[in-house]
Amino acid sequence: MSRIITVGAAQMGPIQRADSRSSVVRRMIEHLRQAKAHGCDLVVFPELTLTTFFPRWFMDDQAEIDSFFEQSMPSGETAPLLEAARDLGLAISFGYAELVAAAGRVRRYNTQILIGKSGRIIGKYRKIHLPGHAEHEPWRAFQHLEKRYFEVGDLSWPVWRADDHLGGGLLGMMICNDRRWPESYRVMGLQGVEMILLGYNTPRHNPPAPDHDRLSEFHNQLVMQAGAYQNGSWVVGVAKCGVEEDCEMIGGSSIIAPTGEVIGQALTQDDELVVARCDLDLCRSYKASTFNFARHREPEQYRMIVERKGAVEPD
Ligand code: ING
Repeated sequence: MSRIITVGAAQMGPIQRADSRSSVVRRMIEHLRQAKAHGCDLVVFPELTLTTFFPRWFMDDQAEIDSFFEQSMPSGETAPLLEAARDLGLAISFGYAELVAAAGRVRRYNTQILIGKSGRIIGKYRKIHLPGHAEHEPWRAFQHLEKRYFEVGDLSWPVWRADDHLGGGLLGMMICNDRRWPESYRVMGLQGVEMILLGYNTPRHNPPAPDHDRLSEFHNQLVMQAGAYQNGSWVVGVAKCGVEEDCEMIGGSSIIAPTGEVIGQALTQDDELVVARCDLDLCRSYKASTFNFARHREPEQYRMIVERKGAVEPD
């Protein structure tokens, strides 16, 4: 019996600073309604999908910074989203800025959660690869202060066996910049992952390397397709995109098969639902042959990958 999950990649267009969470939740619920009409089981939303991409600004007033964070999940503003998903019988995954008060300390993470059709939280992931910088760099057209506003995630990259509504599939999550690092996929690949859910907010312009700008969509596809193929896994990559506060972010939300092929892709830079039927059993032949890790990997030869942070050139 094939294990097919019908997935909706719910690309979000721009969210301006003045847009309320409630207005964003309304747009997300419209996605859920469309997804239900198309027979979806699971709907995936982008990174930090409740607000504008606030790391583009330098702020030093903590209360202002914290206005972009969720103090609880759900909250009064996000509860309607979780209720709508449960009422429609849809599993959902979405990203948000998570503020956690624990052991007398406040921690702030760039977080993505997965909620099952019953409304139960299946899993949570906190972004590990934080790009950008920690101090104000006024030379930039816009900032990218994720290293300032978030802590490095402390949950590694877990993989969960989703409930039977999702084919009992092995699902994992990563966030945005994580998708550029092969280690992110491989840690989940080594847990047998069959579908990786990820969201991204990717400015087209990268101030430290403007010559890369013209390749933004190519690099986006390259890393997700490679990650899918090299780990025999589905990858669902979902953008928040379009022009937010004068900063253009790329779209290109994609549903990618374990073959490495893109089987669905967004065409706009706005709210757009991409739907595809994803057969988890397509992973099997890759995990059993070309990427049979137990048979072919030589971890003894890979020690440098874990022991060395930066490149060290030979004399
Ligand atoms: N955004 C970008 C990303 O990794 C970036 C940062 C842009 C890195 C362009 C390199 C080049 O897609 C986030 N939020 O990580």
